Amino acid sequence: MTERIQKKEYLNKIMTAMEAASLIKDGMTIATSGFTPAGYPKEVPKALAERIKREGTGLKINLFTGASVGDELDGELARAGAIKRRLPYQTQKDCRDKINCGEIDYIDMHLSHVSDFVRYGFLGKVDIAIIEAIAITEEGYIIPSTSLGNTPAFVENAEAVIIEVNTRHPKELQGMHDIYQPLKPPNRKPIPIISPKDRIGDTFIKVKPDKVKAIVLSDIPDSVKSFPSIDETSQQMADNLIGFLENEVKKGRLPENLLPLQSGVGSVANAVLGGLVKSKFCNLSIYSEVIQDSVLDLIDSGKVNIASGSSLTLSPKGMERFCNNIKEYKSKIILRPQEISNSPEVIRRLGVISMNTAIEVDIYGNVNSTNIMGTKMMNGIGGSGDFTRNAFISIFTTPSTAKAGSISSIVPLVSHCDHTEHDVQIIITEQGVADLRGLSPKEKAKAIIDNCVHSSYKDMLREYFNKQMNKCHISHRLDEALSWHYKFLQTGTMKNS
Ligand code: 0RQ
Repeated sequence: MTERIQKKEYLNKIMTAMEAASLIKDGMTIATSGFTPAGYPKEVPKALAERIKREGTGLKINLFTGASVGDELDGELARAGAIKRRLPYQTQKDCRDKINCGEIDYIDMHLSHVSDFVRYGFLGKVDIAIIEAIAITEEGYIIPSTSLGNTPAFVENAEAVIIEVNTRHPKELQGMHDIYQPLKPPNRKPIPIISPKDRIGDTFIKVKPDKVKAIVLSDIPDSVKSFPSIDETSQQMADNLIGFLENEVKKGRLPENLLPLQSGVGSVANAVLGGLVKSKFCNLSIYSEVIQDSVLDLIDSGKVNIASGSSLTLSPKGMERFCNNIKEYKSKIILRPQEISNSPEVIRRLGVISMNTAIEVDIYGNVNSTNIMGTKMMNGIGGSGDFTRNAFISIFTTPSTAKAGSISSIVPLVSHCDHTEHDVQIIITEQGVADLRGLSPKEKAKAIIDNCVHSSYKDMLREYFNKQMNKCHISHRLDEALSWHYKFLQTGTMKNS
């Protein structure tokens, strides 16, 4: 154990997860490590949920994380009824259900905002930070595990810190992190990253020793799921995306090795990155948030030289692969706090190409990434807004239909808007590509309907649009604009009977 916990004075802070969980009181704000779902604490939240269920205390906490976390945290605490307020992003089913029935107050935030909001005191005080680490150094510095998320800001601003030292993660992860914390305005300086490969900070997190109230041992792996195999629709979208990028190179608007790439989460995003492996692009770089299995494929195929992100979100197989070749991957992957991986300043400077997935898009190019039928929260905006607004080229992909064709992903008006037409430049479905750059709203509508809509909905959308043509700058019939959603909720399909 002294290999993982090198600061001798900390050895007497080792306690059971249940003892550490007893430090958590009703109404506290608990901020944890963890990002999509990598590097989150597991033992203490499980013990807390067990304690709440056993004691029936009705204890509730506000839970802040980096992004989504695993079942041991969001799932256990949601099922124990222990989450009062949750931010900034989640993907766990029980947590989502409780958000959607109004039991959990959810604050869906841009990921780059969270550390600042904590630092500035906008979210009140953080009582306890629970951080997963792979080790603690002789000086008492924390070596984080598979993600960085908001961990540095949480550690600095929390009143107390609990560290879960997870021996399951390889200790060779040490050295992969690059930890830089911006000062508060008016003293903030430019973030000195001019290339995705730049290292600008420390490989550890400093913490005042008297803040560390408990150290808990763990060996539970991150619960990252494997992706399903890539279907025909996703493959077609990936092909359309590659074709678009090739054309941009041909037109001289992108260099041959493109610009740093960001890719979102989910099965579609995974397929899109997978498509790059088979493309002829090489010497690529990644400046993104989530480093998924497909990034290992890109590194292995020699396509990617450097990948910067905030988490190492690898499936069990991907983690095995990573561990077997850790030295090579370590030289090509950098993990940063999410306020740096998602920093608008850095994204704009590097000229990142953002590629995110939409739930639905409207004919004028507004994008809904979060709320199904305008009212059911899916996951959250995550980093898609940080990247889209600041990208060199912002791209959204979506299959043209959902739920076996009963929903058109292109609708007259989005039922919730996360990314406005001002930020969205390219829409890609399996049908084709709509390039919205430099187009007026009417021209955008034509490009989207002609290129991206499924044949079952094309005439319906044309009819909707043609009725409004030339009426105003952006034309809608307010009685019809959301009628497609309403029809689906009433009849189970957006199609005309
Ligand atoms: O429903 O779960 O019941 O099957 O939405 O859709 O097709 O499985 O897509 O896994 O790629 O996720 C936008 C949610 C896509 C994700 C989203 C239904 C569909 C299915 C999921 P089921 P798929 P994916 C980086 C950037 C926001 C955050 C982000 C996401 C379910 O990419 O959360 O981009 N993005 N962050 O059937 C009704 C429609 C629908 C629909 C799909 N039009 N109407 N239901 N669905 N389209 C990462 C981070 O920031 C951390």
